[in-house]
Amino acid sequence: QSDIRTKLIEAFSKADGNFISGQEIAEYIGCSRTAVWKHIEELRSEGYILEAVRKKGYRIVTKPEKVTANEIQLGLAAEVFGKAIHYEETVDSTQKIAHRLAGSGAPEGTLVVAEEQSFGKGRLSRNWYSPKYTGIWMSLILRPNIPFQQAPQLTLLAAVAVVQGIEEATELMPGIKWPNDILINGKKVTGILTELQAEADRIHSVIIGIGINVNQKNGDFPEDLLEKASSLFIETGHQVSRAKLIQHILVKMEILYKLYLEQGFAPIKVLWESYAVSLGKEIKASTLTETIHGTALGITEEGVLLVEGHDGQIHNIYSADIEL
Ligand code: BT5
Repeated sequence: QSDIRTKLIEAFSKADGNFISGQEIAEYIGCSRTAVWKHIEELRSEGYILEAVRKKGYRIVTKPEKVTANEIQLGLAAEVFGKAIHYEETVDSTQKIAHRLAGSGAPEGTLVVAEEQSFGKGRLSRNWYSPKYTGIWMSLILRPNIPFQQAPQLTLLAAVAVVQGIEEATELMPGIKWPNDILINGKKVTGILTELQAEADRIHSVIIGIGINVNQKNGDFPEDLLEKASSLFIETGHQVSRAKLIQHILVKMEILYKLYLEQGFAPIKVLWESYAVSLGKEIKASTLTETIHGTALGITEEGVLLVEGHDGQIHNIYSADIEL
């Protein structure tokens, strides 16, 4: 499979921007023209723009932009976040690498980023679908001096930063669904996973994993996500530069993080609430032990969700899946 892919890309780079016929490609690779067509479709879904002209064949118009350290750091306006970047083409999970780096003393603001994750993770060991070149799959290492109970606030902080970053990079206005989903037109474009390295109640590091669907096209998602996931491309109708979006997010996040360390969660809470889509609405909250139907009232100073059940009782929700 990947041999064919390599040879296909080789054939195109030899053609150097000129057309190369399906027949020539098939001969070069040693496969059928149908197989060539299939692989070309696959390249397209990864963000390659290929022109096809009858009787002439195919040519590459643009290759996907990558999110290497250089691409991200060139023109990056953040001071500390993204100063150290660990980039890899393919990883199992950027979280895993970030944990390893954090454990061996990587400084605050170190960013791990990959083009593709083979085992991207969500909360509760769920999977996070992370196809090559079309999304942002990154983990940021923080070392805040806060009690570990407050770490969930950083998930909310990251969500605000991602919303603001998307607003800078596109004309979209995303909303946040507590605690960690960013939605556009009711569909999930971003998930955030916060993990800790702590001892007693001292935090060594907080690893904030951010997954953003950027340039996936309609129909690129697997069946079970088709209805509930979307991408910035689908919502705007155009390609969005992943490197630029990462830059915007790092800048926003650095500003919010400084504010948080100086003034606590209060100013972040106000911003978070201004983007929240679930407040005041009827929701269903499924925790590990129960399901609560009621009205989402707001979040506390700690970032805990308050839900007023139909029985009038107020529930503090620390962790749950929310359905609107
Ligand atoms: C999350 O979990 O939303 C957190 C996702 C964090 C992913 C980042 S990527 C960089 C870093 N490295 C990692 O390995 N992870 C982090 P949760 O709230 O549990 O949502 C998971 C659910 O979202 C899945 O069960 C699917 O239903 C759905 N899902 C999976 N992939 C998706 C995608 N690409 N877009 C939208 N929804 C998705």
